[in-house]
Amino acid sequence: MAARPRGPNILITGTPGTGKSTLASELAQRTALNYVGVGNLAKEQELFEGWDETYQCPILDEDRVIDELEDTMSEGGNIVDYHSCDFFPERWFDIVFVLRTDNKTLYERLEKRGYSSKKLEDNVQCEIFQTILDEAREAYKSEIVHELQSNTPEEMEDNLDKMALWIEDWRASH
Ligand code: DAT
Repeated sequence: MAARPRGPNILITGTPGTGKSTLASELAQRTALNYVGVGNLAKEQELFEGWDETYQCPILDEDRVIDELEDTMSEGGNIVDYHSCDFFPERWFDIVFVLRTDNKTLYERLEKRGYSSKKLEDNVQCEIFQTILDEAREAYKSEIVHELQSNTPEEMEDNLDKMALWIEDWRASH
């Protein structure tokens, strides 16, 4: 396994609205790891390669995202948040968490965000078909991919506790 002077690299993925950024930023605060929101990074650095007419949003330039993050990731100690996961180099991550949310709860969260009806329905379908979970299982070793329910504040707290414990264990054994 690659040396990570600053700690483990953790990927938090899942359908939009499942709670990735809330969980990842809180976990980063609690554990003093570095939060990397790929969506925000792409906006700040304009890492896009065109415009998606269907969803009316910019298309991520995945190669430039990888180039931009390579040095940071090789040092370790990062919590990466993105709604897709198979374009990152597999070697970057020590553990992958896939957040899952019930359809009705997810629908309500995305409605509050003001998503168009197509974007809303496509995202809820993506969750129903467990698209991101399958993507993660194909892209990473199955033993490092963990599915976590993210419907309630209690589940969020429970997930934070589990992840913080895993990080402590990782630090103790490296
Ligand atoms: P994402 O980053 O996956 O798009 P988010 O962190 O922005 O999702 O969360 C979407 C909304 O849902 C936000 O208002 C916070 C809320 N939320 C997230 N996880 C939750 C949970 N486990 N229980 C209750 N609300 C949650």
